[in-house]
Amino acid sequence: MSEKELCRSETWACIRTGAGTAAIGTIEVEGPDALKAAQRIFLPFRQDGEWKVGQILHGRFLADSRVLDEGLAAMEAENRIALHAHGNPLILRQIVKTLQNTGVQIVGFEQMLRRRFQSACSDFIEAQARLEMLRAASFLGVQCLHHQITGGLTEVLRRWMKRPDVQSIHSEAEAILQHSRIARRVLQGVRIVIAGPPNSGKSTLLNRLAGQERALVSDIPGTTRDRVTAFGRLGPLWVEWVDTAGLDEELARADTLEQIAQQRTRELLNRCDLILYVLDTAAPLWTRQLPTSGLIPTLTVLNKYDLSKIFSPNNRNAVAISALHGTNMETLCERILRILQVDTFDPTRPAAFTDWQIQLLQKIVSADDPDGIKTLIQQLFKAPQTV
Ligand SMILES: Nc1nc2c(ncn2[C@@H]2O[C@H](COP(=O)(O)OP(=O)(O)OP(=O)(O)O)[C@@H](O)[C@H]2O)c(=O)[nH]1
Ligand SMILES: [Mg+2]
Repeated sequence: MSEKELCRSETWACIRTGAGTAAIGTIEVEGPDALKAAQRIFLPFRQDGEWKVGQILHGRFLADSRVLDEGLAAMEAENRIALHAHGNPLILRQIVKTLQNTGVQIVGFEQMLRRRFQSACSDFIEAQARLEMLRAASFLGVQCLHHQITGGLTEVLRRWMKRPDVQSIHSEAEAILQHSRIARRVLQGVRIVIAGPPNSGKSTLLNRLAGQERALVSDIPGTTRDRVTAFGRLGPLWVEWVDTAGLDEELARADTLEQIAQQRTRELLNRCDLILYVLDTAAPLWTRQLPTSGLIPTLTVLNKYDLSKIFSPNNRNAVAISALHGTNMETLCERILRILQVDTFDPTRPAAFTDWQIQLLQKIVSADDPDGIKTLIQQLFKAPQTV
């Protein structure tokens, strides 16, 4: 194909469907030469088949006159065509490669959507919310994003633009930032680390919470050396559960592999949303402080309640359970959601849901003059060059 015949590079294509094998795989071509590109690769069976918006054509995908597959081409908009082939990744990749040879730029589907949303949405907040909806880790998160477009953040910012009362903006922005911390949990999921002395039942608890035998359990202290991770749902939340090596002061000082394991546990204690501090109620009580910054919320879990009932099953600072028998697990789960403040999360309240929005809101909180605040609000509505 000569240079002149090539499609302009603002014409993009992406695989719109998932990466694995499926009944159907869809490739999207969008841009000024979408039709030209599609016609190079797709030959309708009917010679009178017309390429027009709303029309679906049945035909063959071709590469160098070789038939790749049979499928459908649908013109979704003037400059957008969806090509539906069979969902074999090999076929899809070959179609994409052939499109690339016509000058079309191949992009990821998120990049494609970002461009579409930025031109179709009324502002950047809406464009970002629509994109984040694809990634939200919970349905509550999807609702939260939806509300930021239909009211929520957008509405508040418009009101601030009209009436830039610095003091009330500051206090409202602070409240939004606070709420956004919880929104983040709902949108992205949380990491919960299970820590405590050796043999207290941490791995048994991980297996119980994850609903599968992920970690090795034994009555030999020090069974878990390296972290074990399991993913699952807790109420509306997506959770990464992490089981760790039992904390041991001596091992932490030893010059062995164990020391590395101890170090990794300590690092994890500062890189999570919640720590479950698991103690064995039947063993002499562990009184050491957890080696944390103190900034991460911690819930003490008194395990092996079936062996020793000296504690009330649900006191203010701890929950008594039996990980082995699954006793009192509901209370434990409720307490986790309460501590993470997810149980009362209101998705209709204004929330910032990207780092960019959070940074700008923080600047608003420390900005003193109304004009400066207005400029920051305008930035929230407009796409930065780099995003
Ligand atoms: N009776 C009783 N035994 C339990 C309970 N939870 C765990 N165990 C037992 O306690 C022992 C240690 O359990 P693990 O889950 O391996 O303990 P761990 O804290 O992961 O231990 P390390 O990996 O060595 O730090 C095993 O024999 C478990 O069956 C419980 O709720 N009740
Ligand atoms: Mg273990």
